[in-house]
Amino acid sequence: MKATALTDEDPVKLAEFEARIDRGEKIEPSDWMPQLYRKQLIRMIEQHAHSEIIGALPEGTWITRAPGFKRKLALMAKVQDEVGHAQLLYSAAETLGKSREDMIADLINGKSKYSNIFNYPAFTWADSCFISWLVDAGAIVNQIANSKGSYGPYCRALERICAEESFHLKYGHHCVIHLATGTKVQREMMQAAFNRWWAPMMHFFGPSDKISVHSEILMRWKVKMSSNDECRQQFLDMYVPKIWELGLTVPDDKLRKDPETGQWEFTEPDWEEFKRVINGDGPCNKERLAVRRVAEERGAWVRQALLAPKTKYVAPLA
Ligand code: FAQ
Repeated sequence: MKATALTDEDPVKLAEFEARIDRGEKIEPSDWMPQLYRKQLIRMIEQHAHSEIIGALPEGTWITRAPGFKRKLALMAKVQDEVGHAQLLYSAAETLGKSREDMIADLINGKSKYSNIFNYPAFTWADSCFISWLVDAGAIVNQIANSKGSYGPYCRALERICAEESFHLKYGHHCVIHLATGTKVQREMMQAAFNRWWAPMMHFFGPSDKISVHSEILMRWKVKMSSNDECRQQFLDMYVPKIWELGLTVPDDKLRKDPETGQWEFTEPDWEEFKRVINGDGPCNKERLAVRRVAEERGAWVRQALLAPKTKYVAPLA
């Protein structure tokens, strides 16, 4: 059994490791690292990768129904990017010693988590627009901060991901502006999406710092560069004014910025609902995992074929 308690680690190596992190050096896969650092990174990067691949599903269902050819093209490219982000992240997690097969197996059997927000249905086109604008915005807030973190392969993946996400954000903002400044029916559809997605969006940044389990150690080792509450505050600061500017509202009467502290005040999110959703009992958890299970089963022959490159196949006639 490998050590995961810090007291089991060599104190000299641990001190050297922490000094490197304090100096802002990157830790690379072949460097010495405490088992807990490895374990935490695998957990976090793996969950992030799963979120990208599952996150492709609610928007993916809108590709064929997006209004007009240009929107279809843009959404198709965005969804393809999200799946590509999962590939980058699975590769980063593999450098820490967990195989992709094991990660996918843990996703499908429910052992490993993914973002709460993708367990809600995208009923309307406006739901898809909300995801493209604000879920991507939330993801960028978190990822720009963490791209300056300590683990080299994860930071490099995040840098590339953030560059692509910034295009998604612009696309999503454009879609929301179009609906918010459109007909009465379009504006109402957009507002209804905000009413549905606001609570999951507040959950998206994770439990408040008071009850976050992993923040302390992850921040000490510069894996997380902003706390959950700091990310939530930054998101509110950047996007609530833009939402109000469009004449849209969010379903929280208490939401206001305290002019003295500069902090946003809001109704405490329902953390019981959050726990239910991340532990498998949200509106779409079963459906999301069922889709991934079918994809794994149907793709098995391709993976087997790739593992045996010398096998001879019948050449197609044309
Ligand atoms: N959903 O102690 P903490 C995207 C869990 S990418 C589900 O605070 P931590 C792109 C947490 O795992 C979105 N579970 O945890 C896109 C832990 O459970 P565990 C994903 C959550 O790690 C856009 C427990 O609660 N981004 O959207 C969530 O310090 C559009 C205690 O929580 C990332 O993964 C949650 N929201 O902080 C794709 C970024 N929050 O493992 C398609 C990397 C917490 O002990 C379309 N991850 N939990 O069983 C992180 O920055 C962190 O892991 C946090 C959570 C901030 C998510």
